Amino acid sequence: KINDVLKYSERAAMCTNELSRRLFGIMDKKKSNLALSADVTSSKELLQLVDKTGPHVCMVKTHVDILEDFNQEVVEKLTSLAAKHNFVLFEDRKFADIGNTVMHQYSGGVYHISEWADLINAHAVPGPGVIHGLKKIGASKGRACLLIAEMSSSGNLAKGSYSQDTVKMAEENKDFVIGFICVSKVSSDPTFLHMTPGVQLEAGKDNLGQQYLTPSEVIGNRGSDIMIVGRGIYQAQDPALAAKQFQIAGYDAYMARMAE
Ligand code: 5FU
Repeated sequence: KINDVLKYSERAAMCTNELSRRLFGIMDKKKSNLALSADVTSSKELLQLVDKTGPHVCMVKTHVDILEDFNQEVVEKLTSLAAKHNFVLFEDRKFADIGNTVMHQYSGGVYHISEWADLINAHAVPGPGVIHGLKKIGASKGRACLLIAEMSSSGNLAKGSYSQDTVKMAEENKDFVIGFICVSKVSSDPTFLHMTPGVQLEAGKDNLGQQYLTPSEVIGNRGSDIMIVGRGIYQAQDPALAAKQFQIAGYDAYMARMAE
C-alpha cells in the first residue's frame, strides 16, 4: 500500500511520534482534515471563533504575536478549548535562526510558546541547528515541529533543491519533525503530515501574493493531508457554517482519494 490509500487510522498506527499519532487519530475520529488559521487580533474574538468552529477542525493554528491584548489567560483558555473540542494547537511562529536563539524564542520571551503549543514550525534555511535547538526545549514536553518545504505565496524561494533538502532534513530528524508546510505532497513516508495553507472554496489570490487552491485540488490532486484555512472561515458571515463546509469538502476529497 502507498501513502495515498492508507487511512488516517492506519497511518496513526504507523507513527512513532505521539503527537502525529494523536493528530491522525483526531482526523479519523472527527472526520476532519481542516485546520483553522485563527488570524484575528483580539483575544475575545479569537476564543469565540475557536469555540464556534472547534467541532469541525482537527487543528487550530495561531499567530499569537498578532494579538493586541495577549496575556497568559488567553493561552490557558485556548488549551481548554483544545481539550473541549479535541484539536491540536499549532503556533505558526516560523522559527528561522540559529539553534541557541530559537531555544529562547520558543521557551521564553512574552509568549512561552513551548508551554502551550503542541506544534510549531521552522524554516530550513539556517540548517539542522534550528531543529536541534527547538528539540532541546520541545521534545521532552511531547511537542513536535513542521518544516516549511514550500510556501503558498507567489514568487517564494522555497522550491526545487531547497524543498528537497528540507525533506531530507526532516527525514534525518524524525524524532521531532512530523511533517511539512507545503503546497503538494513532498514525501512518500506515510508517517509525515503534509499541511497546506492558501485554501478557499474557490481558487484565486489576495492582493499581497497569497494564492488559493480548492480543498479538492489540495487534498485530492496534490496529496496533502491537512488544509489550513484562515479568511475563508473567519471572514465568512457564519464562521461555524463555513468551517463545516470546508470540513465536508476536505473529507470528501480524502474519501475520493481513497476510492481511486
Ligand atoms: F507558511 C505559510 C504559507 O506558505 N502560506 C500561508 O498562508 C503560512 N501561511 C499562513 O497561513 C499565513 O500566515 C496565514 O496565517 C494562513 C493563511 O491564511 P488565509 O487567510 O487563509 O490566506
